[in-house]
Amino acid sequence: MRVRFLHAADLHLDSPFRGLLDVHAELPAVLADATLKAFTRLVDLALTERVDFVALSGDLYDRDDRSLRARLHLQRETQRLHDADIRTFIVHGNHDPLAHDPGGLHFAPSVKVFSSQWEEICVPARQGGVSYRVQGVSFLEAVETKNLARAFSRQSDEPTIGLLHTNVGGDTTGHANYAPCTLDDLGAAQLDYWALGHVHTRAEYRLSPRGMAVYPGNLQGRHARELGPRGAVLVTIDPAGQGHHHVSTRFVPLDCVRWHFCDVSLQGLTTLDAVTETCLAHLRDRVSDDSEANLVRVRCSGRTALHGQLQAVDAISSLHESWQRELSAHRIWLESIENVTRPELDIERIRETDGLLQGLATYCLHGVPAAELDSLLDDEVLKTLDARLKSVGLSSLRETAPATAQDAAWRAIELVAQEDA
Ligand SMILES: [Mn+2]
Repeated sequence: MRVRFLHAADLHLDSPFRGLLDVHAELPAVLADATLKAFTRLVDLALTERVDFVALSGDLYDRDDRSLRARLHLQRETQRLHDADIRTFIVHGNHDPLAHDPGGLHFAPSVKVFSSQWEEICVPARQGGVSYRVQGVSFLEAVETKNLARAFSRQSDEPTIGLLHTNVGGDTTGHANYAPCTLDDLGAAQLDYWALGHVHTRAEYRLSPRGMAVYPGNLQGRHARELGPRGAVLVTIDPAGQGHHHVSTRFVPLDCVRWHFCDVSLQGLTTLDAVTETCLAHLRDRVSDDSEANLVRVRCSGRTALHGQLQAVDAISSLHESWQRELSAHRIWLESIENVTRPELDIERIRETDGLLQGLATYCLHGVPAAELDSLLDDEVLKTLDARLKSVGLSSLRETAPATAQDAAWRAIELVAQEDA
């Protein structure tokens, strides 16, 4: 028998948005409701897809006190699932461990919250017998260091799903190493589908000898590092004979506010009007129709004769204000504008000059290894150059890692060219 469900994690309901200081008047209300609305969209989808259940894999709440607003919203929305005969399975993670539950709210009877002891729920089929099995375990405290995956194992032939908040592979770049486990641990349990939570970026793993493990990513991006569409995974498990099952997944975006990063090259642009036109065109392309707001971090890069003007104290904030006037109508809000443009240089002309600049220009244009700097420039010249770099807070070319040495050399040319101008 086919089993279909929605898998979401890291809802962080009622979580504040970070990094938005200068915003339009209507935006705060949109942001305050974003995590809650995304969850409402998840429930709407569960109802239209008529799934069997919804799996929520931890960090449903964001704050230590779980926020009553968030808890009431979860209660209301899971009641809608219950009324439509759709079950909810929940495990808690490091942001909402069981020990932080203030209690006092009752959820619909078909909402199952797993305790901190591993457990399996057998869901009966209408025609008798077991339809599918769901296993899960919650964090009791925020700091969970045990390998909880080892408690899971297939008990029978029916489709079996495991809910776990965990850091698979112990990757600690950006995520705390809670309930660490390996892909081998997950594979060894021989489940059909691991509904994971904790890592906010979507990821899918095929397991050996069977099954798959999925991080759906968080339901709603909350800052400029949680980019792009966010949502849940719609999972279908079909019988494939001899106790095996075929699992298929489809990601469905459900966020109502979306974060974007936009790198706009201003290379060769000579007027501020052209800069505005170029940037606004890039930004309008970013509108996503299913988002109530698009929040964009802009980076202006490239070599332009306008570099000096853009460096002026209030230049970027003035552009920010001016562009925002145009963009609000398109449901786009600028989070920030970063200016990493560089001054325009006539490198061919510089190459025709003598000495220092010529050597550096050759170095930059042809990517000569840093070790060969000495053959390119004599000791006296390098010493003079190092002194100039040091005076503006840059380190010596020879002390710079090869990857950044070329960039340092460009800066050196700019410096010397400026001084010579
Ligand atoms: Mn977490």
